[in-house]
Amino acid sequence: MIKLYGAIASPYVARVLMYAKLKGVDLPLTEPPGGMAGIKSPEYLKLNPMGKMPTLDVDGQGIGESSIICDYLDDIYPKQSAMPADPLGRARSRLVARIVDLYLAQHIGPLFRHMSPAKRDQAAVDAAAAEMAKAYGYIEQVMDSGPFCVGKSPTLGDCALGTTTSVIHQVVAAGNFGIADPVASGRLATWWKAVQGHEICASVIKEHSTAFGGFLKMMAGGGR
Ligand SMILES: N[C@@H](CCC(=O)N[C@@H](CS)C(=O)NCC(=O)O)C(=O)O
Repeated sequence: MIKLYGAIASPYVARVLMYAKLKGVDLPLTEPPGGMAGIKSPEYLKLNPMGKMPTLDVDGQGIGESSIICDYLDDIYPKQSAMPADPLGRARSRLVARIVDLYLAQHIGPLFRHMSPAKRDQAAVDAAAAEMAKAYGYIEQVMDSGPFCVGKSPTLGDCALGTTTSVIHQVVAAGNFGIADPVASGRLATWWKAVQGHEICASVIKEHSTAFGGFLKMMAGGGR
């Protein structure tokens, strides 16, 4: 039996949930061993030594890392595909997810740390915004004619980029950073419109962004 541990507020958890839904796989979120705040508990770390969410529990064996979990779902449910049919398209879709992980997501943290205008290091914010714009440029180049990242249906790349873009929109708005929307024009705008118009993508992003919005409010209130 497989169980997914994590909270929907995490874009990485939302990535897996979106991917599972696109495949038609029912993968309910389950409270992790050690409780919701317990991703550093010994029980959880046995399943995922990185102590991050999500983790997939496969009969007591843990698999970490959102895209690896998606690959595993493909291996166990090969007939219900949410990947492009051709090898080049599949590589492109995975590449979008990899660019999100290696070149985009890391620049959200600096924004997060400078939410308060009074204590803001504007140079750090500007540097993060420039790196994000660069990463979106890489992604734009990797996409095909779409309207999704690769082709006419959402695949892994859309799950990764869609949830992360939603987080970026929320963080940029909450911090009132004045950073231009990175998906406001061109191919990226076409992509974002397609994601928002897709029932499954839109519903997972809505659930995720509501939860993430709650997390942002809690942080603004000084809580953790
Ligand atoms: N590369 C990982 C990233 C997972 C990740 O960073 N999850 C965050 C939540 S959004 C987390 O668990 N953070 C807790 C921590 O780092 O202590 C993946 O794709 O699953």
